[in-house]
Amino acid sequence: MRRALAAVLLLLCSRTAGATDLAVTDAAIARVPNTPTAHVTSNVAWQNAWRNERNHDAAWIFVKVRAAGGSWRHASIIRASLQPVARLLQPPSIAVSPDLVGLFLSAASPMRGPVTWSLDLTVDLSLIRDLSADTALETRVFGVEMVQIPEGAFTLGDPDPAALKFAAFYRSNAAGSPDGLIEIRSEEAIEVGAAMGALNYQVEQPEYQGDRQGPIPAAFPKGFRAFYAMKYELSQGLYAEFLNTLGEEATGFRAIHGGREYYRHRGTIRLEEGRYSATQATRPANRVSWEDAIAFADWAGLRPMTELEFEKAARGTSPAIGHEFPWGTSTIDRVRRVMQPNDDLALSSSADEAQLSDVTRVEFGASYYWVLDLAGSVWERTVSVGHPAGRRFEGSHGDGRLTGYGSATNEDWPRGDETGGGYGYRGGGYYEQRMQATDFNPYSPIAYRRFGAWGQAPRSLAYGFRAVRTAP
Ligand SMILES: [Ca+2]
Ligand SMILES: [Ca+2]
Repeated sequence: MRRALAAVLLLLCSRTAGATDLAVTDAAIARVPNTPTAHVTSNVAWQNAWRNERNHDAAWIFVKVRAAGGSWRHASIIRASLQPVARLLQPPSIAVSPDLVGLFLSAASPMRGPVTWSLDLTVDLSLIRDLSADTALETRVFGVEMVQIPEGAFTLGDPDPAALKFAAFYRSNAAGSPDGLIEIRSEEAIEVGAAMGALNYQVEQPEYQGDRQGPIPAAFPKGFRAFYAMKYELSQGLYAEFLNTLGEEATGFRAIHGGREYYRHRGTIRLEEGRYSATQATRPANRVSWEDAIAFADWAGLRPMTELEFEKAARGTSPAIGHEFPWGTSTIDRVRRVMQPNDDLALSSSADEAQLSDVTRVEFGASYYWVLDLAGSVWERTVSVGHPAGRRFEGSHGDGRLTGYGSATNEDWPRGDETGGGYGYRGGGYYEQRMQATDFNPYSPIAYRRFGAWGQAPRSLAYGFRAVRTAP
């Protein structure tokens, strides 16, 4: 009996630990008379928030509004404050993005633990069609847990020569051979190829590892400047909510649960009575294509991450070690955050995410900045330096608005699921329980980019997504 109880407790722990728990509740909208604006109020709460000397986490908040029965529109946030009742508590930092697409909500002073804040946002309604004084309005307020990656220099690549055959970045000598590692000290343009001090990498197949061309322009986000990365991979629950705000025609392009094998491959999104939902809402969304991924990013007011930002978010400012994983060691032996037999990603221990620290991050598979699952779970799709369409990326942000087919509209973003290119895959991916571990299944070392420029392959059981945003 006692053993059974312990098993139940363990199961409960592993179900609750290490997943996004951010909740937006009591969202309501009230018109401001005689103006094209409205107040949108809501309560935002999540566990394990923090602000410390190194960085902080935050919620990225954005708002959709519609006239009852109409199409959902992204609402610009004109002003943001706390509801009066909440002003008695410790106030948060509220930073509306310069483009008014959303806001970052974070603890204003050092803390660790659960937070709850009640927001009062003033939003612009001028994009709602046929708005009359008595039009009934509906609103949805979304929140995504993010981690701040501070501005600062960092090292690319891997000092272990074995990484070279996986196309890891290195500093070139005049002949094109390795001469140490590259340090990124600014957002200035980077020379690429066989030139003294340039960024270089070895290539077996250019379609997988890249064209070794350059330069990487100044506008390409390199991870030196501060940005926010999603704390967890895009979840099935959030993807279902995304689908629920799309027009009917757009859902035909973006719904990822059409294939016969979807439910055998960890998928839990369903369509019932016109509404999408995910049975396992916190499970990472797999079978996401590049076009699905960037549509989500545009819809959420975010953008894709570059492969240089991936290495910054993983390693931080610590010196590079050989065969290094995002948790700062060269092995996978101590990672306890793994895919469970029931296909949920959870801790195989009684630890709770409240215990995540610089000491325990090995167990949680957390990066230097406490971003989870950069290695393992699903592959991270990142904008590549190894293709012209990747190097054209300027880091523009989504504006919340998609085409009628549910496609992203940012012109500097790489496009195409099977042709086009400009993106690739980092961090490794989990396929199934019986597969033997390799350097790509389920975990890849930070610098390994065997598929870093592979701008192909549509939906797969091991491909997912994580969006970012440049810090305001
Ligand atoms: Ca991952
Ligand atoms: Ca857009």
